[in-house]
Amino acid sequence: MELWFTEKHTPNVDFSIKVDRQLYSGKSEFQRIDIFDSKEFGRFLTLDGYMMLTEKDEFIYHEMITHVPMAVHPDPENVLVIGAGDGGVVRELTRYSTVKNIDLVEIDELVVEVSKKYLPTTACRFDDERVHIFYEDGVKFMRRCEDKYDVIIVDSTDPFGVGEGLFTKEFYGSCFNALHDDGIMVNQHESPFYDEDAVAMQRSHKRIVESFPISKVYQAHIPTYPSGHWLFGFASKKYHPVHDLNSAKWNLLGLKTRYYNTRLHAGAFALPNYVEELLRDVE
Ligand code: AG3
Repeated sequence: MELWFTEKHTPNVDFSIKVDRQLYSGKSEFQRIDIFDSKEFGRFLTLDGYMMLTEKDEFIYHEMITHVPMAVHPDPENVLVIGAGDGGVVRELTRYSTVKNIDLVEIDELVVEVSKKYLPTTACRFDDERVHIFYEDGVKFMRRCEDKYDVIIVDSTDPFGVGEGLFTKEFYGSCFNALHDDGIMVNQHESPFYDEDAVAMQRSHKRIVESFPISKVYQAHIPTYPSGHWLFGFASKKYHPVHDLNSAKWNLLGLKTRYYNTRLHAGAFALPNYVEELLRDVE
């Protein structure tokens, strides 16, 4: 008998991975959580049947969502992470000795518990003394924050279900208020490729453009997400993601990365024409 995990990328396209073993299945107040093991991608985490990360390709997503803002901000000391209960973003952030505080706001405590147990490659730095976890709805948490953070990283699920609120105008406005005058917000920005995803991507882009003076988009290829072509949003009060990138300074840190480098950083903001057009349509 063969066991396969399948996510519908569109009503007409299936993405499947052959599963060796299901390691965990459970339901929290918020969602269904599953962990599988596979030959091709190692262990992987799905929420409500949607792929969140695999051991094989998570480095691409976590490096790109973390190091891009960290290489632009000249002195990121206080960082807020929304979602990200698997620990991947926290793992990357704790590599910066200059970071003094990392607040992680995750709505679902069970995601953190399950990740600690089954995903040691990502959930490996929660015990760093700079990390503070708040089990709370990110939208509500943000309402109380003002002029507090240098960098905010929004590592959400897709814009429906539990993560829906993290794509609203209200939420982006709260993020703006929560940032210092030179703060940066980066978010996972969905895929431009399939029509339905592109429409959702445009909708959130429009809201971010309306909320921040500088709003750019960058890309990476992530094999296990719909179409494999993924976008991130870079929203900022002051710094431009490419002109204000201090490559020499970041390279002096000596962080060993597998995907991110400062040449790729600049290149990632050069987008295909069809993507530029989708973005322009809502700017
Ligand atoms: N968060 C983004 C997941 C989006 C994937 N969408 C999908 N498979 N339909 C990933 C969390 C990693 N820390």
